[in-house]
Amino acid sequence: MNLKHQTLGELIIENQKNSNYSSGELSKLLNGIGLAAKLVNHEVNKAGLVDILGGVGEYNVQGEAQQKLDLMANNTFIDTLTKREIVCGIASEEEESFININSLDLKNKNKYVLLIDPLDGSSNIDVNVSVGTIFSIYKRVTKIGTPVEIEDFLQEGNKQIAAGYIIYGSSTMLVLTTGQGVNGFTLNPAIGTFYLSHPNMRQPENGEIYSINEGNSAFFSKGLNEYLDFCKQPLDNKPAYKARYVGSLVADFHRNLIKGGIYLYPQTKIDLKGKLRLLYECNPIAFLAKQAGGEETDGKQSVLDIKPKKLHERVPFFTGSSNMVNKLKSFLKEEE
Ligand code: P6P
Repeated sequence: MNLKHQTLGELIIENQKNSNYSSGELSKLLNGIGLAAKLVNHEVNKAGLVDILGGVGEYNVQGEAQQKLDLMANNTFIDTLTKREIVCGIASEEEESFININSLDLKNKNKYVLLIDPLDGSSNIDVNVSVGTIFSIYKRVTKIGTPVEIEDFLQEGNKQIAAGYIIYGSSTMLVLTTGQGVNGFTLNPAIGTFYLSHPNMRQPENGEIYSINEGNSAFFSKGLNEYLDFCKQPLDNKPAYKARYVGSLVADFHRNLIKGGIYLYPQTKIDLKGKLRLLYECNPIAFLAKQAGGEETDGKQSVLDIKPKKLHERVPFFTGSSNMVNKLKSFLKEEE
């Protein structure tokens, strides 16, 4: 089959031969995520037309103002997957603790747990800038019944079975890895089908884009500011790098994945652990980056090697073109 015409469903069936797919449960889970993504996309695309913009006057566990679409996306993914009993538990940025999906029937042997950021970059919702959903999938460690947070959810990122994101942008794409490279699927909204538009995505080793909120630079470390000064040094009398920062991790990462570049969200003197959450932002993005030939770090180690201690813990996060991340690490190393 011409790869360009393969659909998400067909690729999942084709990969069924892979050991992680053998039971068909992962296939069902990935198809369930694709369905939820279409439902969220439908709402995000018409957000300006109905009274769904703006906050709901509540705050999530992160202390961030919850936007109506945040809650819609959160509930859509949870409802879609709960009804299909394809996972035994879901952890979400919008939920204080994980949601036990295991049916009362303890024979239910759902093998997977899902961790999601239902609508990343939601501060951009009201200004029509791209937002995204980020997801991470693990095999449960406990055998049956109600999952256990420490064993089943607080697993190192290098144990992920699959990870990906949906970017609700000029087009809606689902970018996915199951450990055999990265594939990008673009939604044809007319027929509600994701088509394989970006087979075997590879991140360029080099790039000219750096993505960081420089408004925080007064609180950056000396080494990081020296790296940013390096990025601003002209080369042959013209700028060597471009600053591009959307304020939505999925959008910044997706652009850098395709064009090359580096995304930086460091610790600062105010936020000693940075802002991004390890389990449902950094780990899935890091898994995708590595699978596409890119690099990632918390400044000292791969975030995928970190043993999580809490569901919503934050880490400093740098990811992108391997040569750019390695150059950054050389600046950060000097300040150790
Ligand atoms: P700041 C969105 O809230 C997010 O988690 C990422 O998607 C984004 O890259 C970052 O925070 C933006 O944070 O502090 O620059 O507004």
